[in-house]
Amino acid sequence: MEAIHLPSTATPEEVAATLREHGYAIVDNLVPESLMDRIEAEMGPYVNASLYGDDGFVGKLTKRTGAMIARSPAARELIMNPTAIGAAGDFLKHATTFQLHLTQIISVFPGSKAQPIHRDQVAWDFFPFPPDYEVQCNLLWAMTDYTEEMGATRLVPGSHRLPDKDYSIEDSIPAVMKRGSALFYTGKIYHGAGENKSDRLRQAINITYAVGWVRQEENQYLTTPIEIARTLPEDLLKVMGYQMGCFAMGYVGDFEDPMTVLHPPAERKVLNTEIMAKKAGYVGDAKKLLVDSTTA
Ligand SMILES: O=C(O)CCC(=O)C(=O)O
Ligand SMILES: [Fe+2]
Repeated sequence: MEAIHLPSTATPEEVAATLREHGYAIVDNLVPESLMDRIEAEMGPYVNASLYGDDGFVGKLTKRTGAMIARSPAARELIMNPTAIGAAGDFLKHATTFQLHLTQIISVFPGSKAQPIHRDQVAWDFFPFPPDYEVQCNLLWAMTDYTEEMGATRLVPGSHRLPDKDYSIEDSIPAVMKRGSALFYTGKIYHGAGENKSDRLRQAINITYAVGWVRQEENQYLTTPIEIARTLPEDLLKVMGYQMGCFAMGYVGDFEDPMTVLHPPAERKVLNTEIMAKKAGYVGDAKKLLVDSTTA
């Protein structure tokens, strides 16, 4: 079985629809190789300095290198890629907001064994999210070409709709793609890094987004120093979590917007939970929960 590929001209809505139906989508040549060259140059010293994993899940011949917003201006472009952000926003539109969950270069060195097949949503303490509640939208951007021999990520197509089960490599197919292409996949689809049987390094950039009310896997506030955060554009800051995650999550100080920590407004303003709750579509329940300020 061949993996599903979409052209780089696919709309975010098309990508999200493919994700809903198949649990994944590969978008070919979504960014030029020159962007990957820049990320490679900016992140190279950090990849070299990273340690190998300490267990079979993260991979004993696999390195994970994060803090990409702080370390790589080019990575910021990848995170805000319109197709990636658009598809994540559409796929997670049942939530009030979505946010960046983690940034990580995964370097699978020759000889690295296959990773156990898993669902990424287990990261939240194995909480059994309802079958129809998608909590994250994940991307693996190919930083090198991605062949089966090199350990291309393996996927169990359609498994996002099935109950929990132990899958083996034989149940999976490789997501073969070219450098600059992106594999989008849901938090529910079973997948894992393949074994690298070649003599070449397999590298991918794992950028994942999650609904706004959950804890982020990579702590964005501590990972990006505040002096760097102050220089970043507002749309990127919001995705990092410098905004309310939903009507009650993420306020600072005296119930104020988190952005005020970076850019204090001329006039201070307390957040309005009612507006946020209505944005979330809680028409009936929100009325019971929150006193309507127009009638109170
Ligand atoms: O590197 C890969 O191909 C997949 C990695 C992965 O699934 C994970 O670390 O959760
Ligand atoms: Fe994973």
